[in-house]
Amino acid sequence: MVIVRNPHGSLEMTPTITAFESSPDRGRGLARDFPVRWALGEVGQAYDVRLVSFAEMKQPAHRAIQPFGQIPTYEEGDLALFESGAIILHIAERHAGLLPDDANARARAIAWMFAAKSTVEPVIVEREAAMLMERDKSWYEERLPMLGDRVRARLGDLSRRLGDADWLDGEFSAGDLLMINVLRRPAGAEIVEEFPNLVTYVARGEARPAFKRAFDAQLAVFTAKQAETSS
Ligand code: GTB
Repeated sequence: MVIVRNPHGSLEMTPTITAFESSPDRGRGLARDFPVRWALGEVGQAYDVRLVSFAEMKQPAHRAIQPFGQIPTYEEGDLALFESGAIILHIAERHAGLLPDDANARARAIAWMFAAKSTVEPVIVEREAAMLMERDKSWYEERLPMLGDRVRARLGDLSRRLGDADWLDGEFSAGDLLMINVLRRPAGAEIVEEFPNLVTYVARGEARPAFKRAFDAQLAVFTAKQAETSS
């Protein structure tokens, strides 16, 4: 397929993503449309957003694109994608700015994307799930420290690898974007506090103009919804 780009390097066809009409995170950049917005901002690609309710996400029309009835999705011409990691890889492969040109460096950046999603995120999500759904269980107090230690072990390894570098492997990449996004999840962020270089790593990501634009854009959705429901 030939991708048509405008003179600014953007796709001629504006992609559309889906996001929560009313996000349970109250616009704190925790839902998974957020890293997609951030990636699009990093590469300077404009995008449209289709807001969906929980009920709409479970309808056949949405499930045809996202089999699990979730957000985000990404539509660009005749391409419809789901899974935030796959969407970000697609964006990174079609635009400059999120993956290095050198083939080996590119492969390593993609490895960091997978490390964020399949090595670091699972331990954080497991702790988060326990904190959200198991508080009333008899085993909760006993299990929580173990879940925390699992997160701590992964973050310790990550912290040692990062050392005093700005980013995980040379220039900022989609690997850093996904890793920082994962480290911002509250059940991980509490433990990130124990590792000063990870704290500054996350802050460095949050200071990027594209991060701020993405954050403001998803917060604006929540703020508008609040204003609508209170009027
Ligand atoms: N692996 C998929 C991906 O990365 O795209 C996971 C997508 C996913 O988990 N989507 C969630 C969803 O649509 C929203 S982001 N859930 C609805 C459902 O499953 O019915 C997960 C999320 C939700 C809320 C918060 N929060 O409030 O803090 C954080 C993250």
